[in-house]
Formats: sequence, C-alpha cells, structure tokens
Amino acid sequence: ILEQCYNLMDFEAVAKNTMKKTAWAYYSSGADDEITMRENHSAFHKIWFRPRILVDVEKIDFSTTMLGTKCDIPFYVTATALGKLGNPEGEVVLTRAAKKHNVVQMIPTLASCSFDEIMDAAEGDQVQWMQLYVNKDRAITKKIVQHAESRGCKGLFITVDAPQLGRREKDMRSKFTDVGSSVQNGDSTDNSQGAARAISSFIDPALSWKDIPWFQSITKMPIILKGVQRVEDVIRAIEAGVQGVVLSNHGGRQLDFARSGVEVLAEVMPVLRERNWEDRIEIYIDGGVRRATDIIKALCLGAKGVGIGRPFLYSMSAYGQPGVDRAMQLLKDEMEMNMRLIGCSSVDQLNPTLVDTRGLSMHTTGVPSDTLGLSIYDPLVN
Ligand code: HOC
Repeated sequence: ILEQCYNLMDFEAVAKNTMKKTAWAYYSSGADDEITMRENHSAFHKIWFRPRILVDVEKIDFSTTMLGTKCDIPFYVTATALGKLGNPEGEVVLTRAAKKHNVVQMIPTLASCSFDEIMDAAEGDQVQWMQLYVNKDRAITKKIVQHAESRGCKGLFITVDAPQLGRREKDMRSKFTDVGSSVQNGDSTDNSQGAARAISSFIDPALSWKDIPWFQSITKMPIILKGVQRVEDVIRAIEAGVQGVVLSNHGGRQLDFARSGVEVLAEVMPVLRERNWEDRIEIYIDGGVRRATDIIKALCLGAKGVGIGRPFLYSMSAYGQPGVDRAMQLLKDEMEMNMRLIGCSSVDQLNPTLVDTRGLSMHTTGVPSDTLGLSIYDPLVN
C-alpha cells in the first residue's frame, strides 16, 4: 500500500515483488559484482554530521538554483533508460511528478517515450535537461542536440562514462527480448544479451576531449559532463570551458570498483577551493542517494545538487505517478526535518564544517588525504 512506503527503499522492495522479472533485472542490475552499485549508497554511511545548536530553524527553505534554474529542492530526476519497462506510460509519469514538485527532469537519450512526448508533457516553464549518448554518426547527434535546444532544454548532459557497456549479468541472464518497443532513440540490434546491450550499439567509443569544442559550437545550452570520476578531469573540464560535471559512475552499471560520487566529491572540492575555482563550475553527483541526509551531506561537501534515478523508476513502477509524488514528498519532509536538526535554515548555510568525512578519506583514493594538493593533480603533470 502506497501509504505504507515511508522511505525510498520501501518503493524498491515493492517494485522488486511486483515488476516483471526482466524489467527488474534491467533496472536493478549493476556491473560485474555490483560492488560499486552497493558502495554508492554505503559511502554516505561513512559521513557523519557535526550539527550546530541554538540556531533559529523555525523556517526552513531548501530551495536552490541549478544551472540558473530555481528549484524547490536540490535534487533532479536523473536520466534512466527504458521507462516503459516499469510503467506503460513511461517517462511522462516522471515529468508530471517533477512538475508538481518543481523538480528538474533530465530526459534520457534512451527513453521509451519520444523526446517530444516528454517535452510536450511538461507544462509552462517546467525545466528539463537533455542527457546525451553521442552517436557514431555526428550528424544524428547534432540533430538531437539542436532539437533539444530548440524545444527549450536548459542543459546538455553528455555521458562520458560509457565508451563500452558494462557487464550487467543479471540483465544479461534475463535474456530480455522485447526491447524494440521500449526504446525510441536506440537501434535495437542484439537482443540476446539483455536490454542494455540491445539498445547501446550506436554509442561512439571514440568520443574524446577533442569533441568538446564541437559541442560548444553547435549549442548554446550549458554543457555538463556526466560520469566524471577524478579531480584531474574536473580541472580539465573547467579548462575546456564546460559549465558543469556530474561526479557519477552510472549507478554502478559501468566500471565496477569505480568510486562513489560522494567520495570523488570529497577529493574534488578541496582542490577547487585551494585554487579558488569553486565558482568556475557547478558540481553535481549521483548514485546511491536514498535519503535527504545523503543530499545534505553532498551539499555540505560542495555539490550544487544531486541526481536521483532508480528510486523514481521503482516508485513509478510500483504505483505510477502517485508513487513518484510520494517519493518526492518524502524526500522534502526528510529534508526539512534534517536541515532543522543540523541547525541550518537554508542551503547556503550548508558547508564542510557540518560533516565529518574522516571515514571517507581513509577509504577513498589510495592517496592519503593530506597529500591531496595541487601538484599531484596538476593536469599538466598528469
Ligand atoms: C555503452 C552504452 O544508461 C543503462 C543505460 C544505457 C547504457 C548504455 C551504455 O542501462 O545504464
């Protein structure tokens, strides 16, 4: 029963028991041994709060801006493929819920609904971003990008962590064969090894830094690299003139043993602060976010916002739009309470002194945290 879902994990449990096995296998699978997928969430458990006391927290305002857009809460619906596997209406269900809660939706290249159907489902000034898998045929990519811009998309998130598909064995074993009807923009060529393989053969593994100026020449949308996993690449992204990065490992679906976004964030921000470069780029993270405390921890460390993917797929699959509404509302309620409990009445008060990350840095890089500094991360050297 919907009212008995009290947190985002509850939706996952219901979805697991109610979804088609093949769909569940596609949504829930991670790469190889799923170590990264699990770590994405458990990394947040290594960060503890250092709350302030005796602060007036009667009124809490957790609205913020992301890429210049005012949002009610610092999360967005991140791109996830094949929405119709979970719900016959597909991604437009997420669009409607996002509208209700003033949350930004990132439209996936590999959506089940067409791009225009999703844009059409948006109302008024609802803000949407576009996630891009870059096609081997750049003419197709250009068309997709320029169409997204002409329809009013406010950001282009280029996925950079997927030159080849990770091995999601659960998905491969499920031998899902009906991908064709579930995806709009992929080319469904090989149905023998799971949904992901079937939809991804068009993606260009030759994509490189050399392509960034080309993207900048074909669009005025802010460009954000999605899937950055080390500080050297954040620095390079700044130097390349992009507006943002998402520290992400693709929900643990690509490289197993990639570090969680929040761990990478803890590596990135001190280096940016030391250079006074925090204002030169917006940093987002995704992966494993299930609680508002996860969102707050990420913002304390310097993220502008966080992406949430699977939990909205699960709430949509289990209960349709009311499920997604409730999931978003639960996060808002958790957010209000936890902001109050750490002694902050607005997101601009969140800062690194509010978290204890000692548990993280011992585990994070193999590079002792006290040696994190400019010299070893100078892209000219590395
Ligand atoms: C190399 C291509 O994002 C997923 C989707 C599609 C993956 C395409 C990767 O299943 O994670």
